Amino acid sequence: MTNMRNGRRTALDAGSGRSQPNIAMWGAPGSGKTTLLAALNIALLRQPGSWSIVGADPASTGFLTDKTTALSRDKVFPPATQVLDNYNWFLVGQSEQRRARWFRRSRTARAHKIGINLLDPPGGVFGNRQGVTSQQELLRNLVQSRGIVFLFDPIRENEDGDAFEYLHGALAQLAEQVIAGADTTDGRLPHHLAVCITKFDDYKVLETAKRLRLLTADPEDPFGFPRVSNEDGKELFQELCRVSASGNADMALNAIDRFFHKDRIRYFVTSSIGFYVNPRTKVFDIDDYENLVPAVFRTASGQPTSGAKFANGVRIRGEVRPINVMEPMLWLGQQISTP
Ligand SMILES: Nc1nc2c(ncn2[C@@H]2O[C@H](COP(=O)(O)OP(=O)(O)O)[C@@H](O)[C@H]2O)c(=O)[nH]1
Ligand SMILES: [Mg+2]
Repeated sequence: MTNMRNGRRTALDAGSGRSQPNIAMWGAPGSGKTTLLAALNIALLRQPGSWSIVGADPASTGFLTDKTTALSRDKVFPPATQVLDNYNWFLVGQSEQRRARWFRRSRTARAHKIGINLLDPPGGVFGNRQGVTSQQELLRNLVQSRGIVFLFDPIRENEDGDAFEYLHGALAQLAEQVIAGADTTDGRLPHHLAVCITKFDDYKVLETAKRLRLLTADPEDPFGFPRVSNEDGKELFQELCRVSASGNADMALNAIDRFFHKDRIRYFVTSSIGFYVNPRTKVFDIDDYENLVPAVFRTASGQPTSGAKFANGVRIRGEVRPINVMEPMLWLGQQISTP
């Protein structure tokens, strides 16, 4: 259900009838949506702040606890989605606002409750003409949201080169529904967009960022993980698009610029699993940081065998230490809940 407020669509909280700002997650199959959500939960549980993520219904709560446990305790990725799943959570927490009034400064805490929807399609949606029902549902989900998390997977793009196809198909239809139906003349969508470049822990992504001299370190990070600042995220995205398999990915960047307001787009370089940290040294090591490894285990006779029980035949080597996964959600949350 939707209603129109300040010219923007907001989803209705079915329980209370109040309107809620909503974030939709969107990205090609395999781009890391399910893993990112589980990582978000882990990151929120690890930090001392007031934010948390709670399920809006039992299925969504169960999904989150299962995936979080699988990732953090069992060190396995979620299995690929087979059917169209629709899950809803709330990101709840407080932000502090500073106010200066009559020479006095005060701080007020503002409570937020932001809906997060994940419509997890099994594949083919928007990328080709299959799955019309999924496509319509995904589109409705995007139209109703005010913030979008778009996941761009550079590894998949490098191999399959289909990000532009996927993005453009959905954007063109979203624009048709939102812009054609509203009295805006600038031809841009009202949404805020967080572009998340996923899998930063992967060798190819880290090496590209290193080659571009975009790596920085956060002095407060005890593990000394390299990072790419949000300001440099676009440059990395551009470069990853340039080397993509199809050569069309640069159009993805243009499509984003064309359909969204410039000041409502932000790029985040993220990793759900983070880098490997040697338990002995407890710091990042540029010569040994890969946290995703082939799942090989031994049969009863001691023979090595590939891990069919692990999604994609890979497993997580060490601890899961998400990088930059809370930030896009909190940024979006703050942008869309501004009255
Ligand atoms: N290196 C790396 N691989 C990841 C990460 N997140 C997901 N993956 C890989 O991407 C695959 C697909 O992730 P998934 O969350 O199921 O994608 P979804 O289809 O968009 O929900 C996983 O099975 C992993 O192999 C990450 O943070 N780093
Ligand atoms: Mg999934």
